[in-house]
Amino acid sequence: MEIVILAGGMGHRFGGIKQFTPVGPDGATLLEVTLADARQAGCDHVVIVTAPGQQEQVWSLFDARPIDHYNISVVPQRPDDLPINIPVERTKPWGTAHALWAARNSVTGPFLLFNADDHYGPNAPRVLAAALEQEGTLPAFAMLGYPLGSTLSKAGTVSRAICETHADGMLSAMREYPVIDARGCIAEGNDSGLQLPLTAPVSMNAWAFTPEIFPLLETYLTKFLARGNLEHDECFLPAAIDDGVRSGTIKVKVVTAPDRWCGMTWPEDRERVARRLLELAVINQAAAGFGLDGSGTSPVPFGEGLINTIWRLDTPVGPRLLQRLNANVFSDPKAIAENAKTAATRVNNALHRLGDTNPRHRLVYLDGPGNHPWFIDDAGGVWRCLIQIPNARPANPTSSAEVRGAARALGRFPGLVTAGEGPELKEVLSGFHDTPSRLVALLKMAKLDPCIRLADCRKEVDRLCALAELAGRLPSHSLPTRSVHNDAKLDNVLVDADSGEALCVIDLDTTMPGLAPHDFGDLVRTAVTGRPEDEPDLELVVVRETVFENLATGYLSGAHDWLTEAEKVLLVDGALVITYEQALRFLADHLAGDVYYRIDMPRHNLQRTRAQLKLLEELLAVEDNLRQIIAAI
Ligand code: GN1
Ligand code: MG
Repeated sequence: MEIVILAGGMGHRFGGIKQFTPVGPDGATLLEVTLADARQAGCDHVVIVTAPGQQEQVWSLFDARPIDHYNISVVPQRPDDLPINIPVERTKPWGTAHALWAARNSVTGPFLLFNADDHYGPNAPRVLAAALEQEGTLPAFAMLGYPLGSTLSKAGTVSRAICETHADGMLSAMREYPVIDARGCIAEGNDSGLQLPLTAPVSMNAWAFTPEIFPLLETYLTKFLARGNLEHDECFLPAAIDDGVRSGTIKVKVVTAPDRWCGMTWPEDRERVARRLLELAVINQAAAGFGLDGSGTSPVPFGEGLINTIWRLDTPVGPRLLQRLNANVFSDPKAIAENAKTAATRVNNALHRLGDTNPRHRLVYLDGPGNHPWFIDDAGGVWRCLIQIPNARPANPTSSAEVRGAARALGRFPGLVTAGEGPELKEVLSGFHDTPSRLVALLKMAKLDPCIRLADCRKEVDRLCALAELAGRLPSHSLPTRSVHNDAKLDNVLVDADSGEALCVIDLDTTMPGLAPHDFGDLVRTAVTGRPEDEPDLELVVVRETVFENLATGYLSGAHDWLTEAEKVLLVDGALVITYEQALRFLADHLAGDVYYRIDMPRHNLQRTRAQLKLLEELLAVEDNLRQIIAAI
């Protein structure tokens, strides 16, 4: 595999030649970082397309820091190198379609194409190369699609080519939007103010081609030169590709980008890119800390957790999950890691005693240096490492069998933690489900209103105040303390990816002394609607009583050997309290400026609050029915 890198930019907005700026922790340029990543896709020949005056500078880069395993070609993008003679003298480059065409005599086989001033992530070359399959008769290429929302800039407007695809993921059109603001709205022209879809895939110029692209580019360039405004217009690669797919002469597979993109357009972007590269270096450091052999593979972002960040690493002994604990949320992350390991060991001991030796039923936290279940990186970040359970996925809320099986697993969980031997669990997060304090915290935040967001959610704050009675529904003094999970969401139960059979309860960060109805409540909150907890369409947030019955049947069967009648009659209250509490927490975080929960879009925590509040109203409306369902089991 070969790789072409476009390094001809003049960096007008950046205020310097970006492609020669050191950004990596060891002073590497993005070009060198990309080449190192592309080694994993088997690349061994790089063609660097650069401005005619910059060839020497490119060579001196490699003189200063020789790069192993590559043949290097440096090709100038000369403005007079054109497929036809034209009557214009031009010094301004002709655009990306022309830049790639300039490499035509240096490339011999399938190749990847990247920009020199963008960072596509360590998995990008490998994923792209794998997508380039030749089947059928048309030339078939591939590109990485990045969600529009992840490519916008607070520093200024950007121009993006949005991809439209057929149902099979093949490109049907690319449309260039030249002026998009930080919110993803068109910022100029007739459609000014129009919101573009933030999840739509856009091209950041990461492609996999075969040399069949060159005659196509030549034809397109010839057409362009025949009709363009030859003083100023540029001939862009997305336009050439759009022309090819629309006329049915090529096929392009749009592949979801495996990593985040970050690029350098404005001077302030340099800092962000440098931070990202440092982060990747730190992940590698953590992998080494747990003794993992990560050579020949790169960490892949993993999971949907709102608090910690997880990467999957494929090692010769199987996939491992590396998790960086969120220091804003956990003031003592080592205690969290220690406690979770204790909980897992207790469960695994109990399973062993029951004669269950299936490794897929076990959560295994690995030890780092000093036999501690954590590793501390140079920046002070606390990490832990788990064995990934093979062929498993979170339980699906729309399957009644999976819902019942997952509920049974969560009902059984406190019994297993208690039965297994080992040190006692600690209350690692104090007041975690202290609902009255959560209400007080919300009211304090509403009073402070540090981000001036209250006006927009006063209705929700008022409603939660009016429902304050719910905060006192679970009288902790009259209920036994159990070793509960405390984050008993449906997706914290993994099931077999094929059969849907429950395998293992995961995410033991909050497993500590607490109340059984809280766990049942979280299960109901996350499963009873069949919709995600941030469902934007509130009409869909409804209580499905048959699902509730499945949840209750499953949970009670799992908990039959330890749950008392006093706990059983408060299960419905648990559902109300936890849903109420989660609304309080999401709203407090929205008002605080999204400091606790990870958000994927502006006002995400408000959207989550609204979905929780709607669910709460629905639960209150059928509270008596739910009590009858429990009583009848
Ligand atoms: C948090 O990180 P994650 O998604 O597993 C949170 C739970 C919330 C949940 C809401 C330590 O868990 O309490 O219920 O998000 N965990 C912590 O989805 O605060
Ligand atoms: Mg959790």
